[in-house]
Amino acid sequence: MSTLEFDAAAGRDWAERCRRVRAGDAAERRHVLAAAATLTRRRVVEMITAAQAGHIGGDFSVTDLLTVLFHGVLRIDPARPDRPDRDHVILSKGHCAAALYATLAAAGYFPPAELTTFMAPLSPLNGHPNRTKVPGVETNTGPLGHGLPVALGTALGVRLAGRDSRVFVVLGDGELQEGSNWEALMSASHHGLTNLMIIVDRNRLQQGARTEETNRLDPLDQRLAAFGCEVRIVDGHDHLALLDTLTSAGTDRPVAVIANTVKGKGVSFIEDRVEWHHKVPSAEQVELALAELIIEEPAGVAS
Ligand SMILES: Cc1ncc(C[n+]2csc(CCOP(=O)(O)OP(=O)(O)O)c2C)c(N)n1
Ligand SMILES: [Mg+2]
Repeated sequence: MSTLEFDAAAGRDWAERCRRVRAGDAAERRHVLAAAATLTRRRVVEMITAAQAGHIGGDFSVTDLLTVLFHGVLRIDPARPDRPDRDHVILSKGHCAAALYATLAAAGYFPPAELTTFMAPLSPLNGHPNRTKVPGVETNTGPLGHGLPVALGTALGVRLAGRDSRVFVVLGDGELQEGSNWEALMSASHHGLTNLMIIVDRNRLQQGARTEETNRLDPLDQRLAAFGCEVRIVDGHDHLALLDTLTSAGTDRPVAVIANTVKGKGVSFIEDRVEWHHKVPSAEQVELALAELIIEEPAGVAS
């Protein structure tokens, strides 16, 4: 089994993209983030095709969220993933490991070339993320309903340790049907965890059906507010709106962001289709998908 280590070249490129997101005007920010998200989606297509397995729909719905988190929100150091003063991010919907791995590799946590081993025998890049194998993964996820309870414990621990790190947890919307989330929400507001941000990837699909047909979540904003959260609603594919929503100061309670997304976002024939939860594209569909995932170079913005 290979050990994944920091990739200095990728880390430098990532730091430069972060600088441009921080210092650039709106057009430059938009361009840098769009290019990074498209690269992630292209890599996800290649990883899933090579592995002949994966969860492309959920990977694509969460890609923009992860891209914005890792380029403009998190205080992290990919060269030192265990730094005690880092922000913590937990992808609770661990079935979308491919999107997380592609995002981590683009930040230099490990060489992007390793992505080709996704789900191969003995690869550390398992179908669900493992914190002992992949730098940047904070906790093992896959069984739904565990990420938020772990994030709650992490946020409490961070506060007890007197650190100012923040904890971000990304949940699937179908995942919210697990009661453990609601217990954790009650506890998070009871403890006034202002260092905790819960982000729901609200794509309205789960495995095999729509969320609202399976076990209704709406009115989700009112439910999250009733459990003690400050609720924010955002277009989960609008990079600049996400930047704003995820970096705005909070009040005296945990923040819950409902990120409205489209499962399969970015490839027309995959968007909002239940079967693409874990369908694998054929060779012809890979060509079609990659033809839609083009990194544009707008006039007047250097790449
Ligand atoms: C406890 C548990 N039950 C069932 C599964 C199988 N499973 C994997 S993904 C998924 C659907 C998740 O839907 P959602 O949270 O909405 O994720 P997304 O739409 O973003 O893929 C299910 C049921 C699981 N991983 N864990
Ligand atoms: Mg969903």
